[in-house]
Amino acid sequence: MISLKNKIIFITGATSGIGKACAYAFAKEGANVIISARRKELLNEIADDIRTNHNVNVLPLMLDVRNRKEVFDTINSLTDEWKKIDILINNAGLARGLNKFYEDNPDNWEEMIDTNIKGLLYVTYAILPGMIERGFGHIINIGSIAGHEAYPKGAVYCATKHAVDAITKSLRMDTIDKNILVSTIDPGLVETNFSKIRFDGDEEKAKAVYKGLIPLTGEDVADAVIFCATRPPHVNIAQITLLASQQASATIVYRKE
Ligand code: NDP
Ligand code: 8X3
Repeated sequence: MISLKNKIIFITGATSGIGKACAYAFAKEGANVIISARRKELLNEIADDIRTNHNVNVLPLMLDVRNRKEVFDTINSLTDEWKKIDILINNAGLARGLNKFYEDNPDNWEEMIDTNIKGLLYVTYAILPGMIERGFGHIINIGSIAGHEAYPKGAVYCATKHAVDAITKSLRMDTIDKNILVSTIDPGLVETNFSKIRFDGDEEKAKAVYKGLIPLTGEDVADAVIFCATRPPHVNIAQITLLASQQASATIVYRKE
């Protein structure tokens, strides 16, 4: 197991759910974390809390991954202290709506494609050259069970996560001679803000997604990310699928009354 102490970890989407859990999990291991997302106040609060509880350096970075210029300018202007990023966690992402394709609003597609695919590409493109120059880096993408299986009413969200899977595989091939590890962690149902955002703030609909089962938590996913990041140097975890015990596939879930 390799140590994460004093490593620099860049996490997108760190204000909530899986990304936030990853920020705490890496900090607990002694890593210094760059936490990025759009909500500045929340980032600052989380940064203060991590510093207080884990005594590591934390850089809160306001960043909308959809904005290509903002991504490049922000990452290119990191100070020497922060720019030697060892591990990138591409986590920022969302689903908008759960609708039959022909009843969906194309605005939802734009937002999912811009965030889940293009955002991941921009951040990776901005950070990877430095990793190659320094001779080491680990890119861990947060994909989904929806990257392996399609389900009804999820055409575009599933397509974005299939894209993450394809990008992960291709990137691993392109960097095979550069000592860069590329991995994807693909969870099923995780109770975070994900469903509230998918259903545009409708708490009842969001709650119903997890009714009758014990879903994964952000911390469960962060555990898998930490496992992936701490293998000996000759080991690369290519992919982990992580499901709640009551979930068998994207569409098969056992719910107790
Ligand atoms: P949350 O809604 O709890 O968190 C999403 C995070 O992404 C927030 O921190 C949000 O921060 C950030 N984010 C969203 N849009 C942008 C953007 N344009 N730029 C920067 N940051 C952004 O959801 P989860 O933690 O569940 O989701 C995290 C990832 O996990 C996503 O990629 C999702 O697809 C994936 N996933 C989730 C599963 C689940 O069941 N929950 C299962 C499988 C995968 P802010 O609003 O402050 O910008
Ligand atoms: C999130 C899990 O099943 O809602 O990626 O697509 S699911």
